[in-house]
Amino acid sequence: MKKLTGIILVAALVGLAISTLYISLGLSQNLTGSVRVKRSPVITAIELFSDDNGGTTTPTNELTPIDEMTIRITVNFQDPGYIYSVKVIIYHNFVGISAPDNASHHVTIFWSSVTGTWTLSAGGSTTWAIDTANSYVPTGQISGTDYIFVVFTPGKITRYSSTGNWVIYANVTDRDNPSVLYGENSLTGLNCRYYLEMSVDAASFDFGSVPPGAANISLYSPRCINVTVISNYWWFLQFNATGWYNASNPSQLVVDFTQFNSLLADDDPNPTERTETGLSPIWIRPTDSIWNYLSPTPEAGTIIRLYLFVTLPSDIPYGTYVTTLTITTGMSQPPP
Ligand SMILES: [Ca+2]
Ligand SMILES: [Ca+2]
Ligand SMILES: [Ca+2]
Repeated sequence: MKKLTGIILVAALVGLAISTLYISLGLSQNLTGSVRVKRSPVITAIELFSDDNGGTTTPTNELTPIDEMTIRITVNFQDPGYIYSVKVIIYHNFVGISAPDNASHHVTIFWSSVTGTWTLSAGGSTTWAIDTANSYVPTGQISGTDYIFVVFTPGKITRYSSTGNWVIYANVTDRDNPSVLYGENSLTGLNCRYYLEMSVDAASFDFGSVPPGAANISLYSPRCINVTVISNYWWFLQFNATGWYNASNPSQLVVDFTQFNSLLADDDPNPTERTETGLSPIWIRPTDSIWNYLSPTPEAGTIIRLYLFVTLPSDIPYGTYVTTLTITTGMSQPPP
C-alpha cells in the first residue's frame, strides 16, 4: 500500500515537471499595427434660400410654409473621402434637436449612400416634402470643398416664429468611418412665416319663419356652419354684421345690431348654458365680435362648428329681412 502511494506521487511529480516545461517554452507572434489618423469632414456653411429646385439666388432667414426652398451645405474634406450619409434636422428650439419628428416643430431629412435615396420624416405630415430630383449629394471622392443641396417644402403648420426660433442642423459622415469621422454644424436664428387657410361650408343661412319677440331661435338651414382653419400660430375668428335689412328694400336698416342684440354666435347648440363649454357665445355686431387666442391647428385644420341664434324685437314688422355676415380669421397673440 505504501509502495503504491509512492508510485502515484512520483507520477504526479513527473506530470508537474512536464507541465512546467511546457509553460516555460511559450509561444509568441508579432503583429504589425497601424492606424490612419484622418481629419473629419468639416461643414463650413449652411445657407437657406427661397429658391426652388436648388437655386441659390435669394438667401433668406425665414422658412416659408408651402413654398419650395433650398438648403446649401458647404462641406470640406481636407483628407480625401466619400460622403456616407447626410442628415438634416430642421427644428424649433422650443422642443430641441432630440424631440420626435412632428409636422409643427421637428423634421428629419436623411440621405444614405447605401440606398442612394432621400427620406423625410415629419411625424406623418402630408405637407412637408423633399424634392428628390433636385436635391444633390456628391458621390465621387471629395478633396477640398464641395456642396450638398437639400430642396424641400416646409409643411403648412411649421410653427410661426418672428423671433428666430428655428434651427437647421446638418451632419455629414465620411465613408471611411461614419460613426466617428463626421462634421456637424447648425444655422440658427431662423424665422417662419405665418400660414393661414380658412374654408366655410355654407354660402348662406336661414332661420326660417319666426314671430316678433322670439329669443335665441336656432338656425333652420343649415343647422350649423363648419368653419375650418389651418393656422401655424395662435389665431382669431371674428364675425361682423350690421343689422337686419328689409329684403324688399335692402338699403332700409330695420334692426341695427349696434342698438339691439339680435344675432348670437356659439360653438355648441345651446346658447344659454349655465357653464359654457368651449367658446363662449358672442353677440354679432359691426365690430369686436371675436373669438381670440385659438390654438395653433393640426395639419388637417381645426373645425369650428358655428351655431347661430336669432332674437327679434317685439315690434319688428312682419316681413323678410336679410343680413350679410362676414367671417374673418387671422393671426392672434398667444393667450395673455
Ligand atoms: Ca421658393
Ligand atoms: Ca353654448
Ligand atoms: Ca360654447
